[in-house]
Amino acid sequence: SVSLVFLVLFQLGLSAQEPEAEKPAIIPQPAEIEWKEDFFTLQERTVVCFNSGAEAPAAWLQRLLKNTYTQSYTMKGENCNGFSLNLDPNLEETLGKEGYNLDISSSVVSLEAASEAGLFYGIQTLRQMFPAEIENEKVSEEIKLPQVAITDSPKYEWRGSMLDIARSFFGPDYIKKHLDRMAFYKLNRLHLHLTDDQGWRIEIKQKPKLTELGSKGAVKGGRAGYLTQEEYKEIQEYAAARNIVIVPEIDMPGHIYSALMAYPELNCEEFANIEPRLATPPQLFHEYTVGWSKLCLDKPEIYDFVATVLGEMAEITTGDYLHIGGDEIEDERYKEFVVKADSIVRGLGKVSIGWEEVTQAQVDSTLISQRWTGKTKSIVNTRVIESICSSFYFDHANIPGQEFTNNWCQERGVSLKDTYNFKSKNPNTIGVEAPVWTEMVLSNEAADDRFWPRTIAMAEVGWSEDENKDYKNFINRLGEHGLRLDLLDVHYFRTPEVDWN
Ligand code: TNX
Repeated sequence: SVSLVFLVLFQLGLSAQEPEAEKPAIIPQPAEIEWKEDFFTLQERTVVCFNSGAEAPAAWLQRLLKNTYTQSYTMKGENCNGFSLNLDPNLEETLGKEGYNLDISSSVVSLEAASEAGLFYGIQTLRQMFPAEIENEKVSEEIKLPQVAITDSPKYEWRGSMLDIARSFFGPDYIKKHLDRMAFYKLNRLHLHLTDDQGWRIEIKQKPKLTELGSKGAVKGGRAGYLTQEEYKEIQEYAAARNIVIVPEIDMPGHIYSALMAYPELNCEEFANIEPRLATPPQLFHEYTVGWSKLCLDKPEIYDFVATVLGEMAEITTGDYLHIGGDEIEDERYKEFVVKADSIVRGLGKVSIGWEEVTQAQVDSTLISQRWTGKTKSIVNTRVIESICSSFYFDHANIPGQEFTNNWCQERGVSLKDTYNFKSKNPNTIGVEAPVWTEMVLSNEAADDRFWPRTIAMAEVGWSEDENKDYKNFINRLGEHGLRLDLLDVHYFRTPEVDWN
């Protein structure tokens, strides 16, 4: 009969699919991954052994195992039964600086890499194979990891996130949370936009009024405040432990009213002439307007100010980079300023980064340009960080019509797919970075809503080769991360096309 035929066909279909057991959803997608049939069962007692240099990753792995039933011991040694971490600088040739090999057999989980970072990333991959519940509670049910062989390394060296703490202040607690979440998706740069018209957010000891006066403001409805140098250093250490470099930005010569009101001698004319809403004596600025303030480029003294500020920033910054801003300004002496600021940065032993406008000037070839409109006519060929607004401006709406978001770049906003489908054809691209500007981001929840899940899509753009990417496959994996994001207390936007678990 007809129904019998259907039954047979149905069973054939089922048995054809049977071996396809659910595999863990790994994001970003690894370069090579070979799942096997069998499992590794986590024992009641296990050992984490590590060689010289792998102490910190061993501690991270130990921390991961803490929320399981196993009792694990860490010890120096090689190839133990259990978990084995091997740091070998010679692996850089095959795996690159940040790559790793993860091999799970019936009795051994073995991880090798050329650096601490590589081992750390291998541990993040492993973490995604454990039940989501380990993120915030002790799991007592038996844990089975699928046997697998993974060889993985990132596409780009620069995988960044940017938070504007100038328009609206976000302090150490939120920044650390953000670093935790970034680390889970193998991001390695956090760019802090520390200064803008509305607020100055970093202590500069030789220019105390920057924080005494300049930090007191914020965009309307936003929070004021600033980071002391001690807090900045603590954040930086927290980031370094997660293999993330802090990239501080002092936005110059525009976007600088919070410094001008503190030190009016840096300005050319009466404030009331350039911005009628500002009376004399100068008041704080709470509006959205951009591109109206600037250091007076005709006054040589401004370079003392620039050197002092950048000097202190270089002193407290362990990373290689100082971001000098350079966006949204028209001035006859703009190019001269950029060249001088870049040379000050190089004199301090750091590499400058600037918004793409800086490439109109004859800057040194070490400078890195951060591309956001793609419209600048560059006269120099530099390395490029891709932050093109139509893919990476997460202050824009998640879906068309989302309330209280920017929309100047793309009316409909920046969808998850817009982010995911970004591709660079530029051989000078060193990576990607997505900013959250905070004119309209006034709370931690709002910041979460803008960052997540689009930052996860960007993480895969930054890590995975184009041929390993597929949007449908990505949103399936992303849906599997919903519970984990909930347990990590991420107030992510529930993108409608994703089936959140
Ligand atoms: C443009 S992007 C800016 C920021 C604003 C942002 C809002 C860039 C280099 N400058 O000052 O916050 O648009 O989307």
